[in-house]
Parts: sequence; structure tokens; C-alpha cells
Amino acid sequence: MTSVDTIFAVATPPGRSAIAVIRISGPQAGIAPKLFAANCPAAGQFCLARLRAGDQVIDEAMILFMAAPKSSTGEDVCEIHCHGSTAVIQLILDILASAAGFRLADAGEFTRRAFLNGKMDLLAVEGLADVIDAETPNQLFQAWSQIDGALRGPVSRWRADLISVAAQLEALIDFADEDLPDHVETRLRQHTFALITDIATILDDNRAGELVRDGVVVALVGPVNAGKSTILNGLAGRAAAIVSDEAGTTRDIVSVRLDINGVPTSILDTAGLRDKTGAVEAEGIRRSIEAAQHANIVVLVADASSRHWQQDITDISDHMGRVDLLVLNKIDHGVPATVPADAMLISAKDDTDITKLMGRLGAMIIPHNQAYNNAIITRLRHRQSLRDAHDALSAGLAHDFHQAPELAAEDFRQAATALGRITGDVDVEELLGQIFSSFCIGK
Ligand SMILES: Nc1nc2c(ncn2[C@@H]2O[C@H](COP(=O)(O)OP(=O)(O)OP(=O)(O)O)[C@@H](O)[C@H]2O)c(=O)[nH]1
Ligand SMILES: [Mg+2]
Repeated sequence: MTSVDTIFAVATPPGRSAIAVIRISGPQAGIAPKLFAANCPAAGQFCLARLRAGDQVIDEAMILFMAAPKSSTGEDVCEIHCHGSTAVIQLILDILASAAGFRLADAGEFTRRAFLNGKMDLLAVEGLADVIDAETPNQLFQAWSQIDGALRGPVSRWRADLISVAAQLEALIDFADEDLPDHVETRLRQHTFALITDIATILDDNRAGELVRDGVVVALVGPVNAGKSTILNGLAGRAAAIVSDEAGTTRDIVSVRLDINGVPTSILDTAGLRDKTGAVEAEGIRRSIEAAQHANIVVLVADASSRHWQQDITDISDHMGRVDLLVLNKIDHGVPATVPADAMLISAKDDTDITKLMGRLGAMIIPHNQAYNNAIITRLRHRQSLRDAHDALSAGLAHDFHQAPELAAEDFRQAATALGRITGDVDVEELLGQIFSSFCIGK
């Protein structure tokens, strides 16, 4: 397909830089250099050229040209690698914008054209967005494995299998009066059951891929003055939160982002919990509880040197409903005679203890993360479609193939549609706006 407009955008970040890249894609990309009185190189080549605005030299730039369909968008693409000065970029953009048939690209429009021209499927588009957003190496490796077919491979196989099962069932509808031979039915059922099992195995992944992509949230909660902010600062290696011996120091959530075992982890320090407070602190406490409810890991920090640490633990555990790690802090003041077996005893002022805590958190994140190498679901969207396919297949098996093959066939069709949605083979329009809106302009 050809798009009428030729689109352009700066592909590099805004601001001063040594080099900036301006991408141009569309039917007129090849004449773009002429707008600057420069020649366009042959397809697959580059050249160095002076760009001019009338008599004035704007810049000396590298110009690349790729001819359709052998380009990233599948259209003619021209790239201008100019000096990254505000003035150079602005002049080039102004000249392009005033040329007939040229316009500034929308966010993600280059990728959208690549998708529409069959250069990449939806999984590759999402993978590319994840490559650009990756903060940790694991996120990056996962994104590339998604682009390279981690999910596309099995989904395409399942879909082909399913279509063949559905086709066999459809054939039976035409012969409804005749008896379905037992061995045919057994084979179809076994085939379907194997598919259901395969999909269920993939779904049972502890959300490992999504956690690597989305990151993990660890909330530090506990009574006032227990040392939560001191622990946060220790983990962050800097004074991110204010620490003081005044109870109720932290009023709002302080978040620090760390790379723990390749998983981007947000550690949240929250307002200490206590009964009698002013309005601001009460709001802080409400936020603490809310943050903990949305966290992947809730760490309860108690002050081992306080007389009521046991009561604090009971009260707060009840309140939170869930505590994943209990930390008894300030043991430099002495270790209580009896401590809960699963509690971790630390002094937040001791670097070795902070390192141990970091190790413990890492180990807790690893179960979420353990299967990331073979985790192939990286978004909720994939999971929902796989679940739909799984449920439709199970519903299909529940029908009597002799009595109602058409109902089973309909379920199989629905399962195939659900799988097709993952790669973008069906029902794609509604997804496109959502996916491309997360891209930056120039991609
Ligand atoms: N001796 C000792 N003091 C600590 C330790 N951890 C924190 N403290 C001190 O305890 C006091 C309270 O520490 P914070 O980190 O502000 O406690 P918090 O839990 O964030 O308190 P709020 O924000 O008020 O809820 C400060 O004076 C810290 O220096 C520790 O392991 N040992
Ligand atoms: Mg604090």
C-alpha cells in the first residue's frame, strides 16, 4: 500500500547534540534533498552534501536513501544526518514542512507504516517499543526475543493446528447424518487437548515476562520511626528520603528505582503507620496502605528496640492483609529474646545488613523473574488473548461432536481469532491507536 503524504520527523532526542537524524518516509522522500539543493544518493547508498536554504549554507550532512520496499517502512526513505544544532534542525524541518505533500509525522507513524506495509507484525511493533523503553539488559533481551518470534512461533503453530481441527469439524457438519467414526473423534479431541495443555503451560508463568517488562514494586511499610527511610536510603545508596528520629517524618511516598537482577524495581518508602495523627499524616498513611496493596512485594519493617514491636507487627499485618517479608530493624540496640522464625534481623545503619536485605529482595524477585528466558508473554494483551483461546477450546471440547459439530467448530473459530489477535492478523484496528500512541514521534 502507498501513503499519500511524505512524513518527516527528528528521530533523535530534542536539544543540542553532535548529530541529529531526520527521517523522511513516503513517495516524495527521494526528492527531499532537492529542497536543499542537494542530490539524493542512489538507493542503498549515502553521500555527503551541503544543504542550502537559497544562497545560505545550512549544514553539511550525510544523506541516506532506501527505496521502497527495501526500507524500514516499506516506502522510500531518506535520512538526513545533520549536526544536532537547534538552528540546523529547525531550518531543515521548516523547509520540509513548507514543501507540498510533506508533513510532520505523528507519534509512531513510521512504525505504523512499517506494520501496514507488512514489514512487521504487532508483536514486533510492541517489541520495538519495549526496546526503546528498556531500562535494564533483561528487558532489552526480552524485547528482542519477542521481536524474533518467542510468542509468534508457538501462536502461529497453534493457530495453524486449530484451523486444521476446525476444518475437519466443518467437514463433519456436511455429513451430519453419517456417523462420525470413533477414531476421527478421538484424534480431534486429543489434538485439541494437546493444544489446551500447551497454552495452559505458557500461561502458567508467574507473569515473569510481564514483570520484567513492567517492573516490580516493593513497598516498605511499618510503624513510625522503624527505620523505613533509612533502609530505602541504604538500598538506593543515597539520601533519597529524609531520616529523623521524629516519628512521622515521611508523609508522602518516596520512590527509588533500582535494577535488581535485571528487573527494574521501584522501592517505595511510605509514611509510618500510627493511630493518632493530623490530617496530612493521615493522608500519608492512607497512601501507604494503598501503595502496599498495589505492590508486588510488601516488606514490613518493625523496630526491634521498641517495647511494642510484636503488637506493631500483629496490627499492621492484619491491616495490610499480606506481608511478604518481615524485617526487624535496629538490632544494634540488642536482639529480642524471641523473634518470628521468618523475620530478617538487621541494623539499617550497617552496610553489610543492607547488602543482605538487597540479596533477600533479589531472591524474592527471582521467582517472579526465574522463567524470563522462556517467558513469552510480555503484555496483558497477550495473556488475555491466550486465555480466550484456551477457554474457547475447552468450551469446544465440551460439545458432542456427533450431535453438534457446528457448535464445536464455532468455538474453534473463536480460539483461532483470539490467537490471530496476538500477531495482529485479525481485529487489528482497535489495537493500533492504543499501541502506536505510546511511541515517540520519529519512530
Ligand atoms: N540505632 C539505630 N537507629 C536507626 C536504625 N535505623 C534507623 N535508625 C534511626 O531511627 C530513626 C528513624 O529512622 P527513619 O528511617 O526516619 O524511620 P522511618 O520508619 O522512616 O520513620 P517515619 O518516616 O517517621 O515513619 C532515625 O533517627 C534513624 O537514624 C538502626 O538500624 N539502628
Ligand atoms: Mg520515613
